[in-house]
Amino acid sequence: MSVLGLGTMGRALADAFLGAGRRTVVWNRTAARARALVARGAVAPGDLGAAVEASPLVVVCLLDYAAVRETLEPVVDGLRGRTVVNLTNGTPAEAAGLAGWLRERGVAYLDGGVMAIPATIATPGAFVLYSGPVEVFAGWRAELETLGTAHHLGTDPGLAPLYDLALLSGAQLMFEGFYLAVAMATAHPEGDATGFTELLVPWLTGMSALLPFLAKEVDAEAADGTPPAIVQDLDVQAAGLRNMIRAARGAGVDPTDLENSLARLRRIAAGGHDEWNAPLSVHGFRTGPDPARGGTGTART
Ligand code: FVH
Repeated sequence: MSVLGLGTMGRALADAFLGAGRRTVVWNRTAARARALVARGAVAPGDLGAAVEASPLVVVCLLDYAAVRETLEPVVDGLRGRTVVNLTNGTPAEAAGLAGWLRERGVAYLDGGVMAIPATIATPGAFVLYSGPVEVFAGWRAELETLGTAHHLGTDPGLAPLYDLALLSGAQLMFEGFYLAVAMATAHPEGDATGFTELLVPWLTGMSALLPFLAKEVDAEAADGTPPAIVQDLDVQAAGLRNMIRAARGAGVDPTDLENSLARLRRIAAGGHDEWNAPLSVHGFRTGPDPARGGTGTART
């Protein structure tokens, strides 16, 4: 295969292909970045067109979609009949735009989201999300498994970047939650981040075990309106949040994120509910009609 883009991630991808004994052709805008890979057996023709035409599978990992388009435009004729797998981070709309542009030019396309860091590529913990035509994924699956467990999510090229960014959003807010909690705990003269985190980790681990059950309730409610079994009094939740906000303020910590949570609970209560459940919280994050419910979901909150 050919790998276009030898930044930190691109080099890890090319290295994984080489490590698996696969013939690997590499190209990077700054050619010097190919040196170590060439020493390991990669072929670096230097010329972008030659790199593209050297392999039926072209893996792209650049800074952003603008760089991808800028790179592929001059050589797109040479891509006809080949497959592009784009592992550059971007939005679903960008993926759809690139997929359409390549499809019109006879190029098969898979979009991908790498759920790993360069050091963990090709290790058991690495996984990569793909979306695009199922037969294209099936045809290249063995090669793609070299990088990490390959998950095909669906035919819409925008699905992999959507899940990728949703997973990153979950992690982002988890880390924000960690920083907020540590700021509160360490506001006390006897509080320390390490000791606090020894309590936080088992607490969050236990809480995270609930997530699959909550997810099932979200799906069941969406499928046929099945009422959730895991419920909690909204007043109790709101009282707890108010205490968290007061404690954060008292500790000199910005409570804005907690206030946003309380505002969502209040909107749920204003919709006529006196009990919390997971589907209501999911609806509470939506800013418009719920696409999973034929555009009628917000009316259900
Ligand atoms: N690194 C990570 O942990 C994350 C893990 C999840 C996925 N991301 C995404 O992967 C894309 C590349 O990330 P990266 O870490 O390899 O980034 P850099 O090391 O900064 O390398 C950037 C490469 O892009 C090339 N490049 C930039 N602009 C252009 C352009 N206009 N034309 C052609 N190439 C361009 C750059 O080339 P050069 O500067 O060496 O000449 C690098 O090859 C990214 O989407 C992450 O979000 C990584």
